[in-house]
Amino acid sequence: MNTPTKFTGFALGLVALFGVTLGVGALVGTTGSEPDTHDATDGEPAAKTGGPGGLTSSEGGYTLVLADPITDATRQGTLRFRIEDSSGRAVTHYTPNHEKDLHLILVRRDTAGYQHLHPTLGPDGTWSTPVDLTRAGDHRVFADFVTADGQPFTLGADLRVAGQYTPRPIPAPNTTVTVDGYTVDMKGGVAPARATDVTFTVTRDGKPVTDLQPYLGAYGHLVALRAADLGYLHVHPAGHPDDGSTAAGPGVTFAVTAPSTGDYRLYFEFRHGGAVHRAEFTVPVTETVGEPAGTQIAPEPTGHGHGH
Ligand SMILES: [Cu+2]
Repeated sequence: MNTPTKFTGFALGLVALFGVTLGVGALVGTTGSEPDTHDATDGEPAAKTGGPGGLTSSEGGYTLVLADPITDATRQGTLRFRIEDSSGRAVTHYTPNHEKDLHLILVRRDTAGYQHLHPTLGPDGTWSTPVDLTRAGDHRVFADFVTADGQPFTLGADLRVAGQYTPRPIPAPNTTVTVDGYTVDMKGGVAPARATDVTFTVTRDGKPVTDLQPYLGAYGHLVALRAADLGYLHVHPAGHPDDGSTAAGPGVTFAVTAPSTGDYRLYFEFRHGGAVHRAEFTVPVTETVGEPAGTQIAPEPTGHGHGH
């Protein structure tokens, strides 16, 4: 499915788009890549290594512990877990990031059944949230949080849901999704080991949606997972609703850094009409995407727009 033909189209789309995203790209370079422990809405804290997150349950003295790592399939399940510190105590203080102390992502190992949840923290440090565990099979649970002293983590642990499991192949690469009456077009390339801009444009009945509602401090939220191992990518939103320059649609731009080549699943969420909608994409990343002269590097007049 990674045919050169598809990538030619991908690159051409990027050239057409670049005039629109250039200004935003510069913004990402100055605000989205710096650690920020004070302003919860101003981008993600910087990744420590640039590698994917979520591949380990324990890092830097913090451990994600699921209360029930094996469970029965049920539509109305409850997921309970703790973040423990190096002495085994449950962490009860965090730094809000994207308006929440902790973001929980749940997805089956085959990338189906994505859920983005905001659990409630109990006084003893146990997080809990209702969860749809209709799908049997091994799932990955990601806890995305910032510690009280400002360190960002994405820890991952396996949740095994009993029952008959028929894995779904990774969906074919796509750049357009129709969901809840909206059409979302994705433009931009994802390249290995460096940040590139990806823009999602939302239309409804053929008309651009220009009144997107803020969701988690931005006009959209994006999680990207490497399909082979569910490595969790660091994604930086470009701008936020209060900065005076970011439009409420139809386009929402993110800086995405893929740690390697391979197929990735992108889960773009946006809020409109009081509800959160999600568009899912499969993006193949190769060494050559965005690399040929004239596609991504050349249009940067200053040559340092994506320097992190
Ligand atoms: Cu969240």
